[in-house]
Amino acid sequence: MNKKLQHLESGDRIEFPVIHDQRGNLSFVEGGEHIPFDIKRAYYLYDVPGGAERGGHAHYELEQVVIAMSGSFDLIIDDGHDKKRIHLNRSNYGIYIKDMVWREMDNFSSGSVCMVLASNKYSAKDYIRDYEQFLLEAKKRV
Ligand code: T46
Repeated sequence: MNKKLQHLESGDRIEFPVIHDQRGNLSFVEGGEHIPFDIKRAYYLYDVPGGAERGGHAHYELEQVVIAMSGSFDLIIDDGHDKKRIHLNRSNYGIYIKDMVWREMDNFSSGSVCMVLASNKYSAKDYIRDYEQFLLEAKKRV
């Protein structure tokens, strides 16, 4: 893995390469080179109605990078101690989220597309959907 990625914390912004010419921009993401894991899954949220909220859970093991491919939205992350709101509005960077972080998403603009790169395939067992349980599990890791 690229050494620069070893000390990333949840909420850190990862800038992707941008190749610009008269035809427009091209960005790319390589697992282990630009983000600190091999990409096992990509999924995306789109046609999100105004006022909708997504997330509201944490993961035991999953790492993710969240990218605003189009439009904008807010990502709220909470490690059980600190909570921060991050506004995403460009596709040339992503926000890293480690395991054991509660996340919520809201304030989606019309036509926004949220792409998520994930370190593992989908597993319902990896989700913690109860906030009190998340706090208990997070304490165990300290
Ligand atoms: C996250 C935030 C940012 C699948 O079958 N496969 C998948 O890969 C995913 C992501 C979801 N699903 C199913 C599970 C549920 O029945 O799709 C349904 C909706 O999923 P969920 O309510 O978890 O969606 P969000 O937008 O609240 O959360 C998603 C991710 O699940 C989660 O990992 O961090 O986006």
